[in-house]
Amino acid sequence: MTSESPLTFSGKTPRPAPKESAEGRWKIADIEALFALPFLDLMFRAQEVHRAHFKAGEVQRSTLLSIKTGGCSENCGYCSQSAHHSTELARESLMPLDKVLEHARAAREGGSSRFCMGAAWRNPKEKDLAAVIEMVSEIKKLGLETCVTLGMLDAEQARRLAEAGLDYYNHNIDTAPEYYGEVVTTHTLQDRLDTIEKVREAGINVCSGGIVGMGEGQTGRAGLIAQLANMEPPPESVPINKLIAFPGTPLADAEAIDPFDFVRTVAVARITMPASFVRLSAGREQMSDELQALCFMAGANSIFYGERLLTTGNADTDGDVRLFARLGLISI
Ligand code: SAM
Ligand code: DTB
Ligand code: SF4
Repeated sequence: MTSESPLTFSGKTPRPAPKESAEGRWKIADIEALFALPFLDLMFRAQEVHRAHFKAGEVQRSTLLSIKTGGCSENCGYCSQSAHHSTELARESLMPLDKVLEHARAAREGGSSRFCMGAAWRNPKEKDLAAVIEMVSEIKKLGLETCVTLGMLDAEQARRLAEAGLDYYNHNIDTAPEYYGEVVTTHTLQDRLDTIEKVREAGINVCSGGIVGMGEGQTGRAGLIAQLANMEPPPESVPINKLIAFPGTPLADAEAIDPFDFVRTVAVARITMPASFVRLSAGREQMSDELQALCFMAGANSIFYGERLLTTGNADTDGDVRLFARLGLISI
């Protein structure tokens, strides 16, 4: 593969093997012990687990689009889109179908296998859900996998999204249970878990992960991973976001996480959720190629690909194509 060639994908993302249940529930102490391993030992363990469950070097790529931006009623401390914070972000109402499809076609041509749409809602209203359902059905016709993140859902809404053919629903638990109330107070972690349950019951794959670098420390990161790994089953897709400290949000001045601790979080996610896709998510734009390579070695096997995330920039696609070629990574 040359560095110029766009990476192609072979169709539907292969489903991971089912989780071995022999280990039972993960205890926080066991997860903290993984974090405390010497870095090279942790990386070795993560590689062993990764190679037992996935082809090393295969990386799934998803493209994100914000279909409704800003003005959200929730007060998530990290989020540029909350109406509670004074960020300089232009609000945009729901994007029309034809414009969404333009973005989806471009994502497919660029070589993404999944198209993810995000909306800054606490939960979708009836009219909005009907519009998103139409988007999902049309994007499926392009041969792309679909994912949406629309806030909280009730069982009927989840069922209708499943009926439209939605492949994944993203709903992050974001941080450890003990820390959740310090980051958000307009909804609870239990609200998020209830939505995840409804998504699961509707037969939609779960995409759920979190953000690191919000001051949670290693114990907080262990709590986040434990909560995810102990879901039955764990989410099929686990995005690990590095906080993008957005000006005007309460977390604008948060101290950045040590890059090796970020890699450790990816490795611990890989070891505790062996069959899940672990996605190197927000924050990649600020990461060197070498740091990203360490994340892939730690077991990350999915990325957001495309010039933008939701309201912030992403690693540029030419650079990604070059990085894949230099590392011999294969896009699936
Ligand atoms: N409103 C929906 C929700 O909260 O699920 C969907 C959109 S919300 C922006 C999706 C996810 O983006 C959040 O759960 C969080 O994990 C991630 N996110 C938002 N702002 C971020 C930031 N500044 N840095 C890193 N991740 C962020
Ligand atoms: C996820 O875990 N990360 C994505 C996606 N799911 C929706 C969002 C990242 C947002 C980063 C900040 C922004 O662009 O607003
Ligand atoms: Fe709203 Fe989602 Fe942002 Fe929270 S993370 S403020 S729910 S858009």
